[in-house]
Amino acid sequence: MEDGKPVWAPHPTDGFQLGMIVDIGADALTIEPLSQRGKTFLAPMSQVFPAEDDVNKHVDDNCSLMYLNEATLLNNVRVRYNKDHIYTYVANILIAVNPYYDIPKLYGPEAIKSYQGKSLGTLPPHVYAIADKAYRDMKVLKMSQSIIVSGESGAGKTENTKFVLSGQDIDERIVEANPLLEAFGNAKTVRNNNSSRFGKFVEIHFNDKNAVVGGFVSHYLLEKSRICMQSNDERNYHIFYRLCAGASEDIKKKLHLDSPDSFRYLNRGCTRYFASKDSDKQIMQNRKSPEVTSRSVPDVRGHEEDRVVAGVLHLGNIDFEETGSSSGGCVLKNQSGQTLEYCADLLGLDQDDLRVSLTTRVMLTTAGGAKGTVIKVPLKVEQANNARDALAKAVYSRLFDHVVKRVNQCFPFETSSNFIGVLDIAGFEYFEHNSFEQFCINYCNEKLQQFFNERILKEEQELYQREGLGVNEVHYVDNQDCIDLVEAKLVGVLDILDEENRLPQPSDQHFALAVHSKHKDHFRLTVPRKSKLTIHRNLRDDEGFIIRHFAGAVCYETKNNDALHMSLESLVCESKDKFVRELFENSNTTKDSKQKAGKLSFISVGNKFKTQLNLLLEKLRSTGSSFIRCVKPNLKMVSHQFEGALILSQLQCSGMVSVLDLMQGGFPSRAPFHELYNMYKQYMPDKLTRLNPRLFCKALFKALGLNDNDFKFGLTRVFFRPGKFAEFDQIMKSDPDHLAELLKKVNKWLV
Ligand code: AD9
Ligand code: MG
Repeated sequence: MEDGKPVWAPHPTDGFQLGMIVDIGADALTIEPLSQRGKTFLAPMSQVFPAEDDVNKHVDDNCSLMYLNEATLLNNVRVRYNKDHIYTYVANILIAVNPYYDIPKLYGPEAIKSYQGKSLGTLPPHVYAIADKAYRDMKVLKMSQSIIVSGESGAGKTENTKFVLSGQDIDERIVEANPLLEAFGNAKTVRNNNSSRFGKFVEIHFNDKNAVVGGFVSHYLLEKSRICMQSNDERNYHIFYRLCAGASEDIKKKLHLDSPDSFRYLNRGCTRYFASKDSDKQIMQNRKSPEVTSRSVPDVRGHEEDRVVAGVLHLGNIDFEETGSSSGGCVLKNQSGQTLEYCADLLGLDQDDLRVSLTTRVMLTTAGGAKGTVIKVPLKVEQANNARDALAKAVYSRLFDHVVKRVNQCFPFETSSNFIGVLDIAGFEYFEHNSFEQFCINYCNEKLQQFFNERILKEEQELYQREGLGVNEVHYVDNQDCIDLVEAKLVGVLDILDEENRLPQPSDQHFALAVHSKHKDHFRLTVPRKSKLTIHRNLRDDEGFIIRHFAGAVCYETKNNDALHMSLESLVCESKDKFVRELFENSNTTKDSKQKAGKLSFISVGNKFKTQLNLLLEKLRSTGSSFIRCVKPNLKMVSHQFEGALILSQLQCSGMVSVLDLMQGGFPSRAPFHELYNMYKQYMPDKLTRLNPRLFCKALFKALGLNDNDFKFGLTRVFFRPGKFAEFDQIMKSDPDHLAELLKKVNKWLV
């Protein structure tokens, strides 16, 4: 940092503010803010960064700034956001700030067309440019491509995913499947009125002539807790309200539907869809099935799904009360009789069986020599409530699997040569209470972060090596240890959890203690009570654990009520209703597991997810990849409000700051020789243009007298130090007189 030049120093709400260094201490600097002359404050050395000379200037590619650091990135993104330039590149990575309003002409067929066939960087940054690059790379390299869209809730992942997909010349069915998926998998939350509560990887498949042949959607981790319980001001999945509001009178009668206020699973959050101009009713009445739109067939399947949705709602209204007898069990409350009947009817179950399965648990006794005797243990009210909710979650999540399957049947294909896949999955998250659902999401983000590091940081270094640049190795934080903590064989948290579930009497407490005892001095794992890492409820060691993730520490609670009793699961597996029965096909209730009827049905959700995730990563690793980092500008979900500190922390979490560190020490801007040749040959004398592109560049650079430290010649391209490409470009495009002078120099040099 030079004397007398403004610097960026930390600011509590804006992220950074401009100031002057007035004194230098041992490890802190005294800063005088430009906006408050005469006042000073101390800032740690590591958080003060050099500023660009012109802080109002903005650049399409952040790498062409002179100083690459988190403060100049934030400022560049801010200046651009204020001018409605919501997209910014950092080399090939796209940052997308959610504008929270429709920017005129930014999207649509015309914009899509203008980006077709253009190299990244020739036009202003855009999600269409990334989509088109993926398509061109697939064509040219004959290799599948993936686009990884990430960011926190409300950052714009799903919207940008839609833009990526509409940027492809694809079958409209793939786009039309979205409303159906969103009806069942999206909900209003405090962070996003249309929050996706599941992750998805959408593949568009192409044949060897690069024409679309079909598509495939894989889904991950539907949030199940929401089905039975929502926080204040949040809602359950959209479909519930839409059905209550928009079903025809006839259907309402058949499904015994009423207002959302009358259902336990809906009336504890908020019941109105006040955020959208379309009411739930209109949406429902305009509902189209993807297969109906494309093939004009009647929508029978929609009705089957509606029936199950209604079944879940009625199930939620079943209430229990203590019997008062010495056995300590519970019975259905009187007024739940009708509800039980509706529920059993809609799900094709026998009323009495359902009643018994909800209030008792089947157990295998091993005591007293009577080995293997099946007995029915009465459940307490709380246990019966848990059993009911577990059933609702199981039914609804199976229904969601079915909806995705149905979507996939709409664009079947037999063979394909390559695909473009778009991943839209929740970013790193933590709340006051973090359960297994957050654990899985954050584990997934660790894996994706590792992939990002591999692709961006490792490959960057490999490129330097390949091009023979001989620059120093750049270090980054490897998170393999955190991934191992979760997924390692036997000692990983997932395997410890499975092990727990195989015990005769699994318990949350024993599981938490087992995690601690297997990883006593693990850097990534701490016991809640001793930790100052995170604000958390005062948990005991046997109630949870803290994991230090790449993006922050999170305290997980191990309490779990989700296990579905075997008897309830067999009940739905054997439903009289074919549709319901099919939902549960391939469930764990195989003959083999039925023999272990004494235990909770053991579906290892965690290990299933691990397998799914590893398959996904294997797939991603086999493709060329692009990254879109979505950013939420403010918590109020309004336009034109840039909350710097909030945005800075998202840029840090997404790994963008590490990328800048890497680039500041390296050569962030690079241009292939032939591109430079094509770009500037028009300004050059004939003599020079007759040279091959590499020599052309060498001659040009020499003639311009560029400083040797500012660039390096690789085998196929020139690499520029931060900011130097922009300088070079400016010289080349400067006023004609100046250029004429330069040309004289070039000529002289060539002679
Ligand atoms: V969540 O993790 O699913 O809760 P997302 O998917 O990151 O989240 P989403 O794409 O749903 O966020 O965006 C939230 C809202 O922001 C949308 O409903 C739009 O109202 C708004 N949005 C997002 N991107 C744009 C955009 N490019 N232009 C205009 C936008 N509005
Ligand atoms: Mg979303």
